[in-house]
Amino acid sequence: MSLTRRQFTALPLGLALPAIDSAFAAETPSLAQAFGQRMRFGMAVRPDQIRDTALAAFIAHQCSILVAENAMKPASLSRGEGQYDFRDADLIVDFAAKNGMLMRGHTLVWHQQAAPWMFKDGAGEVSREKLIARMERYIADVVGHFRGRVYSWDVVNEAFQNGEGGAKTDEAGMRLSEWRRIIGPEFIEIAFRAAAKADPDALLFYNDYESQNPQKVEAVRKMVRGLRAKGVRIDGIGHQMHCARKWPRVDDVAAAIEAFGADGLKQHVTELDIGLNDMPTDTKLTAATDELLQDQARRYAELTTLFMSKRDKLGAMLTWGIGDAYSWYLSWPRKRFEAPLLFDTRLQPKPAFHAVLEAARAAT
Ligand code: 9MR
Repeated sequence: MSLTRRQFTALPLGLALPAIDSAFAAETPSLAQAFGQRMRFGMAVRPDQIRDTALAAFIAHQCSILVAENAMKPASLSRGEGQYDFRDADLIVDFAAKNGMLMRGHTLVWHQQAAPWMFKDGAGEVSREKLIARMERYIADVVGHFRGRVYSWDVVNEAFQNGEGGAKTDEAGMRLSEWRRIIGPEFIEIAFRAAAKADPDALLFYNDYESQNPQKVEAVRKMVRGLRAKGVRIDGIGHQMHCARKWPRVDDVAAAIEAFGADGLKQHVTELDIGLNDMPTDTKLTAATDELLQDQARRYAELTTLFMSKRDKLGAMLTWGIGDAYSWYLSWPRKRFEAPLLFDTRLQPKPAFHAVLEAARAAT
């Protein structure tokens, strides 16, 4: 899967972004290669990165699984009832296939980046029946469109929360999203049934953040048991893993992987990043220091070693972005300095990259 030196030097030089072209040296080892096939390594990508020849070569060299950061969400795909724009998504999905990579589909049902038209009917709110029909049609059309090209779908994203920010939940800890509010808790079951029908071969995942939180682990396991008791197929759990240097505790992550594994669920680490700030929402830092970068590297190594040791249960680890210039952490919880990924703003490998590489090599 890794690019040969010839393929790299064959890149048209004029197309490589001058500030970062040295990062594309064939000597940079490939994480995809170091991880192997049992637990794949990948990244969240954007269509513009695939259109850029040099960035595309970098991605193909480092990854054996991809996810679209935004391009496969309803807000990106849906233009109205039965109307879609698949161009950007197809670009990424076809790129993955052409380069022998697996593709994660992210995401079908979420309270953010949904298609706003779905919740409206004329001047008012859509009825329960109509929203169910719209959701079923959307899933049938989208999963059907990518059938055979998408390896796993995040069918439902972030249905539970831990009461942070004073947001309201139902008694099961379920977020009172428009899906939950208008359809009821059955929206999850309906979504998974529709996805299973549209692609019997794709793995169907439930994806969430803070998935190591014991309360959330139990809420999600209960939800999974309920679905399975009704004969609904759910194959796996996605651990987003938006971390910081001092959070979460590795022991909690290990316990969560064990708990979901005991239920026979497949698992992916779907959106890994480790901020330099102490906690994910801290905004104190204004620059990186060597010490912080080393500490971040240690933390990446610790988590990679854990994931590798559990690769009978974990099939993939993806970082949420290709490098520090593209991280969502730069604008959340507000505009701030952060550098949470394995490659810096010029896509040069950071200490964290070398730490992950070594941890992967030590385990394989
Ligand atoms: O990284 C994504 C960012 O570009 C979008 O603006 C944002 C919209 O809410 O979504 C981000 O990705 C999220 C992912 O889809 C689900 N888990 C949390 C991610 C970070 O917010």
